[in-house]
Amino acid sequence: LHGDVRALARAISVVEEQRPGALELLRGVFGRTGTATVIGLTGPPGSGKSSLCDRLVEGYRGEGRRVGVVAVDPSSAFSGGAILGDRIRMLRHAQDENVFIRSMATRGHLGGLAQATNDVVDLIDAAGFDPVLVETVGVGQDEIEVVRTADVVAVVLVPGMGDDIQAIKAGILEIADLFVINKADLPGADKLEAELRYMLDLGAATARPRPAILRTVAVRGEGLDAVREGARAFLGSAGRERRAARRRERAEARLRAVLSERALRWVVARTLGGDGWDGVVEQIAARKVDPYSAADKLIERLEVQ
Ligand SMILES: Nc1nc2c(ncn2[C@@H]2O[C@H](COP(=O)(O)OP(=O)(O)O)[C@@H](O)[C@H]2O)c(=O)[nH]1
Ligand SMILES: [Mg+2]
Repeated sequence: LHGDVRALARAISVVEEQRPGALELLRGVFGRTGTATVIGLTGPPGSGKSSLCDRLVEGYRGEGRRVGVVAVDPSSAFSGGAILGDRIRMLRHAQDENVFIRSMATRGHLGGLAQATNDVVDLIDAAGFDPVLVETVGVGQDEIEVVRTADVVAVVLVPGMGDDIQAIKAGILEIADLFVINKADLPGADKLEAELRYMLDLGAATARPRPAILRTVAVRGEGLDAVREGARAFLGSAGRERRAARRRERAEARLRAVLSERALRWVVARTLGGDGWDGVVEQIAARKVDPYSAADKLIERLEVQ
């Protein structure tokens, strides 16, 4: 709570690894959270999200703010390379006590990746960092879930994707409050912007503030002031109500996740004990029982008690 980055790093490890004391920590800081603006950056791998984060950190530092970054990158589960890349790209902030960068493991979180990320964001928020940038690859439902309820969501695209825009349309384009066309130094930015505008025109009926379309060249630091300004503008007049709605949504999602996980554990403990679980799983795998009947049977056992 005093902003000690080493204490923060330790707290995050305790929570991520679900070591003893994790819940006490989260309960203890919760009343001190909700201050930080959470800025989500999502988009295809290689679109320049980490490079943009790095430049945004620089910009927010220039405003005198303490900045947190959470990098969620599933490819790291296979290679480790992506996380290393993020670290190297942001290494120049490593000596800055007012910048806190954390890479998240993307698998093996009880209650899901989005909830684990929310817990980590809470800790960084409680330590006084604001804003907190959350970078995630915009592929897969889990990853979209991570940023969907951020206070402002920037979707990062790059020129030359051609018809790919159709392919990624499902899911991430809908959650954009802001489009960032990064790598605007490459040919095709005009075409991409035209496609985006066309798409937004088609969906114009949906009553929400129309996402701005901005261009950046992250590697040269161009256009980043406009991104910060765009985020600020969104969070201002038009975004205030949506921000409150998002926060309610995030709160509900968190309650659901925690309750589901606990209810599941409670049911299993009361009906199967320690090792009955695997047996039921085997039966389903062997097609001896369907998962619906298996679940019903467990609930029935509860009712009998
Ligand atoms: N030409 C060009 N390359 C860029 C730009 N921004 C990032 N890159 C490069 O694109 C690659 C992927 O960037 P990275 O930030 O790791 O993308 P991420 O996977 O979305 O986090 C790196 O080699 C960057 O140097 C840009 O504006 N223009
Ligand atoms: Mg990255």
